Amino acid sequence: MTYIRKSVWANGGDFDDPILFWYAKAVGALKTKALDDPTSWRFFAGIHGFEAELWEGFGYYDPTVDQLPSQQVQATYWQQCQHGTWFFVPWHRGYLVAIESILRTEIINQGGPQDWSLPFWDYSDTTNPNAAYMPPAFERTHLPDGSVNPLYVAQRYGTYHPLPAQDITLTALEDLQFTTPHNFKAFGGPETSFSHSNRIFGDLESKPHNLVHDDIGGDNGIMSDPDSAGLDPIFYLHHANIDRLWSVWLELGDGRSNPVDAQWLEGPVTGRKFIMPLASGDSWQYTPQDVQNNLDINVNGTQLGYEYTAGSGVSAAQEMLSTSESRAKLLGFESFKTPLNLQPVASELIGATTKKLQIDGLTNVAIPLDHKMKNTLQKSFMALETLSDKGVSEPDRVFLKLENVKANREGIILDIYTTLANDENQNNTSLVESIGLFGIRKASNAKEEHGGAGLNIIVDITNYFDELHLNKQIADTNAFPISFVPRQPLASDADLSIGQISVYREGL
Ligand SMILES: [Cu+2]
Repeated sequence: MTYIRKSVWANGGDFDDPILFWYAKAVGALKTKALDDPTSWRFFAGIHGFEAELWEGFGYYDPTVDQLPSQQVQATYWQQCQHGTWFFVPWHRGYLVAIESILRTEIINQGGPQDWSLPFWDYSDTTNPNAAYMPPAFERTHLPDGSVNPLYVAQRYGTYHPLPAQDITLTALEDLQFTTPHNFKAFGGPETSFSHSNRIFGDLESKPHNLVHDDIGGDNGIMSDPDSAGLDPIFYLHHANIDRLWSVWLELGDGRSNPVDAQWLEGPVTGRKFIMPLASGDSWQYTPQDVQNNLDINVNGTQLGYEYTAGSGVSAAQEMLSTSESRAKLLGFESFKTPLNLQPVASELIGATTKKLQIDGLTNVAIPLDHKMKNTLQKSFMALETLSDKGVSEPDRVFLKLENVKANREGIILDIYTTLANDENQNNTSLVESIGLFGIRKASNAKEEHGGAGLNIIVDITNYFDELHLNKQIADTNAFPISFVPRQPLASDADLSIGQISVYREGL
């Protein structure tokens, strides 16, 4: 049987939809199970991430009552989630398949539908005015029968009434590569080994994934922290949508494909494996190769493949011009001669800040551009002036890299603005990108993986330089001006800082 995952809004997003009614029933049953039972709600959240103190604060762990799994069981299953890596999508796919099968088993035992499947939350569906709102079944404190609603979580402190439009655009679908050498325009994330702690995000993980986590969780909420996010039932609908977008991306073609390297297909060679407990009491070990086709997922001999009903992404991306196409248009050309999915040939640093930047509120910074290093970038634009329409190569792309971004609190969203240099009033600011710092707390902790080096974030700023070129200003531009604006006022102990900000050019 191929299971079908449907849009949560298809039947109104409330409890008269049997999919949500039975989800609530099953989540409720799994929540009553002991923490150290591998098929319990909390055990599964622990597979994503766990921290005793954090869970205690949220009321999901009581050391005087709850028995933790043994050290060995924890070392095998817990704290597995893969972030800031090319394993982000395949690891989460296996995680969803496992919890979906446990929920389905529970639902069948209670007399529910045999074919129950996880719904997905298609917040980016512009044809549905409700899409960006949290479905009502997750907002009610009680079920229709008056009992407590297991899908409700009090610690959602963020802004999701509705999710801000700029946080759920599907620009990641424009990417043509899964992984790229410097993670510039990489859909799926950088090549790594087993990567539990975040380092540098692929484009799908940045947006909408990280932003939606932080929009819902808000300041130190359950969904803002990878160590607690799996406790919120909305997590699995958010991730079903992210998983769907991976399938949509592949469907779009034009060279989009999964990595073919053994290092990706076979999963991490050293250290831990991807492994999930099943309802039967067995466990399922899997690799990205085992889950790369959602229609065909063999779990210890049982076919648990599934498909998605239609949703946003396919038509949006078909209307969307590729990055090259929209640049050509902006710069006044029909197209560039550069093949669509050519791997970049060179990337080079053209400027960087020298001091750590502390961010308490609105913070302006100009990244100095080295004159000599800027030369090559300039040349790539100058070619546009001299060559005929037919032979024009796409000029360099330009990226901002934020390194060692650290903070003590989760749920921070930064909006990045820039001002064109010729704007005398400096009031013509435009939003460059919004970034959600999901996972920053642990990534900033010296005791964790990578020694607290923080997060690294890539932002595409090509558009700014295209505008500069059109204004004939590249030669005179000595710095790239940006403003960081925390979406919400920062808590006094947030201690948000960016170690270094660099500008890179990338030749195609
Ligand atoms: Cu997530």
